Amino acid sequence: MKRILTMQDLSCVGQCSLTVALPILSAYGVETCVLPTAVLSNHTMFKGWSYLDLTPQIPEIFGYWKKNEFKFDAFLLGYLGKAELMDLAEDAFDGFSAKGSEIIIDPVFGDNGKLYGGFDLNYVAAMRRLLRRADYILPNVTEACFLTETKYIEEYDENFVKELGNKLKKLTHGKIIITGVEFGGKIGEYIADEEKILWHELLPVKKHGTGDIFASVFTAKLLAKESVTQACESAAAFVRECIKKTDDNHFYGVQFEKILNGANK
Ligand code: PXL
Repeated sequence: MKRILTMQDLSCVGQCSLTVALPILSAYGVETCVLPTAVLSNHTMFKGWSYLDLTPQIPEIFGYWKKNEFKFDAFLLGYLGKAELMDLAEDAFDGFSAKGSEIIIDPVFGDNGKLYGGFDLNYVAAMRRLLRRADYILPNVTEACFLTETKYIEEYDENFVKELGNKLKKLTHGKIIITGVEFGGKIGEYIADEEKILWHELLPVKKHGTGDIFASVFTAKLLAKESVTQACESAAAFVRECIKKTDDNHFYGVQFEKILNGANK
């Protein structure tokens, strides 16, 4: 069985970050270890939130992990919350990688042309540096724009996305997958290595937390030796199904729990 370390925040309410990564990766048969970077009362799309920064605790956690010689076959990074955590992420890669381990980074910090609450350009710069360690990166279009210092535009085309992919290649040796590419009435992922967009049906509703679900399923499928294209297809199909199964009045996330029992089928 593969063992993964997922490093992201724990939002107590909100169906995002660790509360989706842990159940989803586990359901796909991956031993899932967690490194919570912060505890939030709820995610930042609600009306206000409390934030307990766990950064000072992490060196002590690493101390015990060293003593116990823990190693991980993969790392999945999502919302970290503070630029200081990037150095600790590198310490984790340096100290706890099993042979052939892979690093998947979803540089969660924004959407719709804007940074999420609590993030600034200093965070973006730290993430830009961290990406050089990644084997796979999963930015959305907004994050790709910030990372490459490209002006975000609402209406773009395939050339714009290709250009983002080319600029991201300068930041990482990893495989680049730009998520949430949307134009012409479709949604998809741009797979930079193949210079192609993998298109899917565009649903009329947008839901929070779907990027975190996409990253979790994508990672589980990569660990199960699916290709990048297959892993994207699986992840997009899972997200689509979650959105379809979510009650209309459930506004803050998707009810992935409704389909999780079928994750291994
Ligand atoms: O889904 C990404 C995410 C994760 N964690 C927290 C968030 C968000 C997006 O807003 O607020 C705390």
